[in-house]
Amino acid sequence: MRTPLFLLLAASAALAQTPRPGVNYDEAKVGSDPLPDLKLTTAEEWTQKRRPEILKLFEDNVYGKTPAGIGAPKFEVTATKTDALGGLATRKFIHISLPDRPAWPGMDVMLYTPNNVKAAPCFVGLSFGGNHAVSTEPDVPLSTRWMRESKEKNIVEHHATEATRGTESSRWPLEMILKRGFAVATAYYGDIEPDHADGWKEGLRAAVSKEGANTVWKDGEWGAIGAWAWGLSRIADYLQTDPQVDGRHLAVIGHSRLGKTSLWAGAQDERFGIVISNDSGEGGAALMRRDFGETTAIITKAFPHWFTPTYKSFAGNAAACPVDAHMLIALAAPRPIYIASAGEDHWADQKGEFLSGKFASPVYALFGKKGVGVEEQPAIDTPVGDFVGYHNRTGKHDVTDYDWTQYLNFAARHWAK
Ligand code: GTR
Repeated sequence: MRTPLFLLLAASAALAQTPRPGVNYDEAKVGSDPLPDLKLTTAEEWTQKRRPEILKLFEDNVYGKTPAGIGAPKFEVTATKTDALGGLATRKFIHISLPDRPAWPGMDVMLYTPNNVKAAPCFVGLSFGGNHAVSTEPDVPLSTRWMRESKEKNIVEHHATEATRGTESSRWPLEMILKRGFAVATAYYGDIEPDHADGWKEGLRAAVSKEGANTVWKDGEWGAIGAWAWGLSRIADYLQTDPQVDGRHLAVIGHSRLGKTSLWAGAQDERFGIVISNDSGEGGAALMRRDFGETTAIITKAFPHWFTPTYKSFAGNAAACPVDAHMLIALAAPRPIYIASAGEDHWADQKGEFLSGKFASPVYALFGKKGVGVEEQPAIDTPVGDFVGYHNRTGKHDVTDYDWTQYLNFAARHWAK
């Protein structure tokens, strides 16, 4: 008898959640290396001196520095539909390019704004599958860019097919967001740089480097996460010019590797008034000094192109790194930040994600603001926090309506007029 498909799918989903062998999942063995000191004095000194120092430490050691002088972006609104999603929203496509850097093919932003709001606060985030995967509307242009080969996701010869429409829509509940009065701006992360070891050669990084595709990346120079974060800031640039968006109320959001990206974008660009990390894990919100789930050694071996080369030198020696994730969270202060984990996502070290929020909270206290507000990681499905929000949702590594409900509540609370 053949195994029914749903059983096979259930089995492969269960397998995906199985802890990987040789990786520590024992809380007793996480290690006890002390975290680098935030060196808190006053709010003023934090803003003037310590924050810039820590930002530079992240450039030098983790993500690399975003080069200066890339040039001004150009925005072209290529299509507008005023009755999108059954009349709920206006949908626009905006092509962002760099006239001084023609080698970069540019990025296509999809923007949904609620029709019943004059200038809406906006969530800004990159997708894994492209605009046509985020939306279920059949007239969204199919991305023509390079994508990771995937039978399961119907990516054929590295390109999206019709069957990939809407495949990421569960992670982007557009109607739910728009009905709450928020706008959504998104683009495919591969528009900025394809996500593989040589992807930079066809992406932004080669286009802006003097040596182009022959560049040898040096310590402190940017990696793919830096390039993707740059793309988020260019979307923010455009949003300042669109009257249907409230450019002073932008929340940057991302999942997993794009959650790391969202944290780094929020750290560098203070126009993101709320920063959201969904299951960002190692190299994101999870404390790197905790040996639990993915480690610096594992991530720098699997994905060296995401980071500056220096980061590799902390493989197996996270204690030598002058920063840890609580300092990345602290870079958002005093702006509200939300960190989310998923109960089955041990790979991302849920407790390490909570602790970075907890240990960043004293920075908020300098500004008279309350951070995560609890000492212990809260029970499953129990959101906590004031300026540092946190929850650990039931289920796997993903973005769900539960996650979005918390983000919408968080943004509504902080941006209540
Ligand atoms: C994993 C990686 C994680 C996370 C994830 C994702 O393979 O180990 O750090 O970034 O990919 O982005 O889906």
